[in-house]
Amino acid sequence: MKQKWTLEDTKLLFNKPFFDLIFEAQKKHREYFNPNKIQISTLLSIKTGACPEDCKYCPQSARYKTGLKKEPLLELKQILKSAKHAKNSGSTRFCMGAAWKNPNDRDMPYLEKIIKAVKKMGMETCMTLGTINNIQAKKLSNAGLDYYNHNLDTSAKFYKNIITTRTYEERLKTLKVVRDAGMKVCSGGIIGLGEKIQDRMELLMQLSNLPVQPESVPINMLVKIPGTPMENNLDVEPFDFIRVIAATRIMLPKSYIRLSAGRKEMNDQTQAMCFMAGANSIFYGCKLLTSNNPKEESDLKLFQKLNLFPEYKKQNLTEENNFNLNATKINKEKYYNAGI
Ligand code: SAM
Ligand code: DTB
Ligand code: SF4
Repeated sequence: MKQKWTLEDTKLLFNKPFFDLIFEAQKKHREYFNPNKIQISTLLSIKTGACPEDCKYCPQSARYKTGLKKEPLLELKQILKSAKHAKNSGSTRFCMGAAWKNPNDRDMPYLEKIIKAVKKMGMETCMTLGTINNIQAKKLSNAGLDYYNHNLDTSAKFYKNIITTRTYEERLKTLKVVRDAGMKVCSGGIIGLGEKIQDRMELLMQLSNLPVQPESVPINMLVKIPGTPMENNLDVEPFDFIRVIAATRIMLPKSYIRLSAGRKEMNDQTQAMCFMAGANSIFYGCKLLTSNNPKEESDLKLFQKLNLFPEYKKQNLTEENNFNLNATKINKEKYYNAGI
């Protein structure tokens, strides 16, 4: 039976000496995953900006002057072009985000059409569209949506300081709706919002103690966007961030942990320690939703240095090899010799 994490257990975990924590996380990671493989997802913003919500970190909220150009729902042709590029670069999952409080029922048939078309290309699909109801969730699931992303972001207590236009309970309800409709759950949070260490613990307890743990857990480091209320937040100490990754691995041992936003601001060593602590997924491609992500080529160089290989479901070596052929001219011989 899965362990129910209490605050007391979680505090003990977070307060472990750093190397003991990393060692424990590594052991858990190796129980369930190949530590030299990484899952690769690519993001696309299919509807950008003018969001009615007031999330204080977000460049897409209509309340903050971030200079972001708003865009209506993208055309299918454009979405499929991006999905094709993602697939050719070696990504196995295509995640589409919309700056909505919730999808409008009139957009549902189009969303279903997008899902079917991306699935047909042979990629896993993920969407993040805000709050959804039972009927919408069932429609997305029936169209073939594999994952729904909906982050809790932080602890229930601290949440009110970050977002006032919706509640933590609504967020939890959407996670239940997604699960009940048969989709995989992707839910995580952000570090660097000004939260206390205990808020980080409580976020992980919330995620870990869900009736079924999320299959995918994105851990974002705040990207400080000029014009948002969080633009001058203090930097997160990298070792504190790595500690969160390690605790996530221990508390959600079978989940994919995605080292999400903020990688561009991290050096190679910090990212490597995150992978060592149990992160085994990234967003790949030079853009997240609206902000920058490391260039494909620099990620490939990092993978090469760490002998990390993209994960393909059927361990398809041909696809693994293709991963780099399409994307870059790095020293492939050295790369393949190192890992296969
Ligand atoms: N509008 C939908 C929602 O909020 O559920 C989906 C898109 S929203 C941009 C997806 C997630 O991106 C947020 O829940 C948040 O965790 C993350 N995010 C947004 N802005 C960020 C930032 N500046 N730094 C780090 N993560 C961010
Ligand atoms: C998640 O947890 N992080 C991604 C994805 N899920 C949708 C989004 C990060 C957004 C960073 C700010 C931006 O690019 O707009
Ligand atoms: Fe809107 Fe999502 Fe950004 Fe919040 S995080 S402002 S809901 S796009």
